[in-house]
Amino acid sequence: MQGAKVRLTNTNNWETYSVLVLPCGSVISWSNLQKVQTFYHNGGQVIGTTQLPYKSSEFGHDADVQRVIKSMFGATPARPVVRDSDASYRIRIEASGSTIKTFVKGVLVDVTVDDSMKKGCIGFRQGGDEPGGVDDVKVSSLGGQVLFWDDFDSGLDQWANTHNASVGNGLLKIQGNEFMRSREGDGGTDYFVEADLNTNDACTGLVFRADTNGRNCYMWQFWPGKNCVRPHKQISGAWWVIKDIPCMDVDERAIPSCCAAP
Ligand SMILES: [Ca+2]
Repeated sequence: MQGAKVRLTNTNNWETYSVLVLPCGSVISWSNLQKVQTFYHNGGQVIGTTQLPYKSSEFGHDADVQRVIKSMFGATPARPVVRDSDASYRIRIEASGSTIKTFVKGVLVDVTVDDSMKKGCIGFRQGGDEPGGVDDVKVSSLGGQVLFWDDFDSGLDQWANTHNASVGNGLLKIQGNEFMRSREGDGGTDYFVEADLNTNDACTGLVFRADTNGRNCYMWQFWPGKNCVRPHKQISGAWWVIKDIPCMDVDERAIPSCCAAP
């Protein structure tokens, strides 16, 4: 590796490259990927194709591979939709007026038009049989300004009603808690909310535009085991399912520009 160049120094044949194409595949050598990362940090171009790697050919480095691939490509290495047991997948909800857009892995999966809730904070609703794992929650204005962010690496101080919620391995673990809410953001109207969800097949209920008395909100269930998103709304305490959104073919690599959106 020489700066932003890869140099092959065969005895007979010296070659220099400034673009590296990662072959399509789920496995990569961790030691090779570290060299690729150095090349990338030096300004070299790395192009991914079809399948980004998410496993290491050495033992014990799958998480390292996933972390580095994510840092280089801005996308969680993709695998079949949202069913991999150790996989986090990123979701984004855009609430703008009465239009609510939902993205899973960077792909727009739904547009819902509903004006029941105009404003409020974010939070979670998990049933007793719904173990949720959540990381990197971010709320930003439609202009991209970050209003709230939590990576759960320093406790749960930003949240109210944290019974049955804890932090483990840098993730929020929550099960059997319908009322965990962000302490800030009650007045928030239009915003993006994003999160990494890591729940095996179980569903995660992401709450937004929630009022402080726990009786009115939107709650989008992300459900890998059923390959769907199920938007709900709660009006004066009563729950309504708005619809079922199938997500069978969601794959963030299909629309990479979405990954770069705020
Ligand atoms: Ca974290």
